[in-house]
Amino acid sequence: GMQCEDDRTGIGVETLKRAFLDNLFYVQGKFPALATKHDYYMALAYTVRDRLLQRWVNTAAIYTQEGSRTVAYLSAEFLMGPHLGNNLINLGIYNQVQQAMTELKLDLKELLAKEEEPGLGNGGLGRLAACYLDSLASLEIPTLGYGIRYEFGIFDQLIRNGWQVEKTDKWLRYGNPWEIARPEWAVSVKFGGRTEAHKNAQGRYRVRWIPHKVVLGIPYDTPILGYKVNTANTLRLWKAEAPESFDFEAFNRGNYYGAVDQKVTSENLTKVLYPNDETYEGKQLRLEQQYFFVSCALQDMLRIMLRQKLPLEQFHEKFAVQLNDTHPAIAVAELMRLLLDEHEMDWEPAWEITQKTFGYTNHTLLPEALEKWSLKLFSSLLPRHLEIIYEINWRFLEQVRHKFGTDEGRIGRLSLIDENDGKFVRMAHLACVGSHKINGVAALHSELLQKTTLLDFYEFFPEKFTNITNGVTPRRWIVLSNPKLTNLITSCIGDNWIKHLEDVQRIETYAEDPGFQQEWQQIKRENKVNVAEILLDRTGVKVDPDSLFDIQVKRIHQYKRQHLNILHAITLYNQIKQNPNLDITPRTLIFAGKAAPGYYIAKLIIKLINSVAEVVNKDRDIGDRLKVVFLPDYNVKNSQPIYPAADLSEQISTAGKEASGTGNMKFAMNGALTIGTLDGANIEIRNAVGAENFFLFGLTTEDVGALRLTGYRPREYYEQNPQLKQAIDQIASGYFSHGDRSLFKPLVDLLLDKDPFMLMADYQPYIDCQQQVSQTYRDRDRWLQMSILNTARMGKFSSDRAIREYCQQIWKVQPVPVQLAA
Ligand code: 26V
Repeated sequence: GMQCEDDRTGIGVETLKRAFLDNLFYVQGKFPALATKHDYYMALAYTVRDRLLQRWVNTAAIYTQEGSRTVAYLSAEFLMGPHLGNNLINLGIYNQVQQAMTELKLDLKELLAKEEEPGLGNGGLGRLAACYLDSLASLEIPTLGYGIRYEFGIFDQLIRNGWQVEKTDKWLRYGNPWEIARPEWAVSVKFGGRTEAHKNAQGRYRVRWIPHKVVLGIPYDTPILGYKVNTANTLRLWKAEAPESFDFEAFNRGNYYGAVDQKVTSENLTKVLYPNDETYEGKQLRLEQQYFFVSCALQDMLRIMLRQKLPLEQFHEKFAVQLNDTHPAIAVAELMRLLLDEHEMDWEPAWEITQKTFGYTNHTLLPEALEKWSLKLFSSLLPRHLEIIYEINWRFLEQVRHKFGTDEGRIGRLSLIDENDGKFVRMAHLACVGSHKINGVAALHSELLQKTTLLDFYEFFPEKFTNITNGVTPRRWIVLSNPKLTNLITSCIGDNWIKHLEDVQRIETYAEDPGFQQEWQQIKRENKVNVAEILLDRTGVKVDPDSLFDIQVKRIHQYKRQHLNILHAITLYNQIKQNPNLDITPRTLIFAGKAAPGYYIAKLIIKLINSVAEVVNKDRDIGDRLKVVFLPDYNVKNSQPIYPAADLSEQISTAGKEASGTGNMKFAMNGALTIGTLDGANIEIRNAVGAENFFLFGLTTEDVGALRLTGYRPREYYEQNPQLKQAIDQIASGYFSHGDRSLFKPLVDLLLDKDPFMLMADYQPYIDCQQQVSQTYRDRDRWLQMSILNTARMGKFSSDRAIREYCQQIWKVQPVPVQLAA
């Protein structure tokens, strides 16, 4: 009965109310009359945390007792998004808590909005890690996520006079109720200095590393609860601190400021997330961050093995370690160092263990994103690792010579050291050689990896290569983001689809049912009204919820071609201006996304979007037929209402450039139709939903290659296409910039002279395809049927499917169910 429910675990409405008021008093130190919205959020967060802890402690106990094989997911980024709503869904107490709050005269939505999101990632790669942690816990797979506890995550974006302005993200300002510090498991990480040989107790030579400095890593743990299971895994993020005693000498000599300096520089290590995606910069601090968290993680795994009394020879049996891109690839050399130098293992067994331990996921083909570190920097920071890498390379190239003979070209291409123009350590090569499996993130991407970027490695060890197409979690991206659609689907087919998204296919029988279509349309409209309110509130622009919501939200990058979308906006604008009575399908174009602070052209694209918006939105001739809006500060929290409100999802990257995309999946699951190129996972989405339910346009990867070879002349498209010429000329002439002709000149020149992402070639096919979209939207029944079929056929793109594939093909791990002690 309710009376005997424990206040820390019970989930009845009365218990939840009592526990909430108790936490308000004892954690926040407030009574209701003085409490702020934030106090209420904290009290609720602690109430939910109490319920997680019971599961978390039980999970840890069972994993320890069984010595379970564990996945260690190493990622420099985890873009988790707000925890509270997700935990309510996964605990299965959303409705009870909503009722409890209502009875206390509070609005759950308002409290959820108070959570500051941990923006510990840039975009796709970091968010993928977060979706994968949700699926791993939901599938009851023992997992540790390892990463960095950045004090400042991805910057907050403001828009001032149409330009992006960056503001630091002080996400820890008001405290973080979801983490627990574990200083008792701190580890030391060495940097710099030199190595020397010494004789061990058995009289054998070993190497000793004498560092220049030592930094402490303090773990902060966050529970990751699975959906309707008792499994609560751990996200373990490391904060850098100065060791208490390190510069004690300086302190004793009276050099107080010197000692404080040391502390400050140590703590700089985990201060800030680098906001670049897709362009590599050889910054020392970034390499320090990578080595720091990798060393912390591997030392932590060794500690766990020793505590469980497992011999280190079984490292690869206890842990399956996944490298999320090359950011943690230094782990290959660090595990070797730990086994060789600190645990006195011989090279051959250590190398066998290392290769069996790691898997490497590649997320990009773009050459400018491949990480390489100059030998100068590398040797000054990680002298011992460089020695180990030379040894790995020497042995590897011997094997290459054995297989292929002396083919110096091939050996130069495969070497872990790039000697083309200065000398560099190639991190992707280290990851390939040190792993037993290498995967791309969509079918096309994996194919291109094998044919281009990693061709030489594919020829040397083809059996290592595989594909695992990305997926996203339906818990956050449907259930939490789109409760109305969730209820409609569940009322038709039950709620099994939330765990087995393939089951959502069963709504197909309703695709042509007028009653179901009517409800589907009504829900989409309500979601659009919601976004219209958000847009009005954040930008002051009023949009029509009955217009076609055409949305592109993602990082701003030339290859993603937000500027192609804007050329379409200008084209529509000109069509209406030339024919003021034109009966066109009214559209609202919505953009959001951050540009890397140093990426000048990306920032100029944001300015262009806002400049076009300003002209279009205030033009009386245009009225409600076209609106263009840029929603500032795109992040997980702000994105959640967006996907459910889209009619059309823009996935228009140059073919061959987008590894997978995951936003494309979030949109289609929520019933948006896609306009897209044959790129990344778009190809597989189109295969799944049916070509007739997808708006395809543009060059293929082969076309792009062929056109580049025969000589691409972008200016010819411009000269031969009056609509395109008009749009570009307007941008150049200052039509959107108060007569300023210089503002967009760099962008215009780039498009006409080089056009590296082939917008000019894809312009007309894109415009024609958009015309098809507009026509189809006018056929309400057809559109609704297509929309329903998109949701129904997206089962494959659940991260649960992706994680099952990782478990079977790469990690060889099994579920370990957790029972709650009675
Ligand atoms: C990459 C890099 C590479 C250069 C060094 C700095 C740096 C910093 C961050 C990143 C992460 C960006 C890479 C990324 O997010 N890739 C995206 O990964 C998604 C998940 O697999 C995939 O869907 C996207 O297509 C891919 O662009």
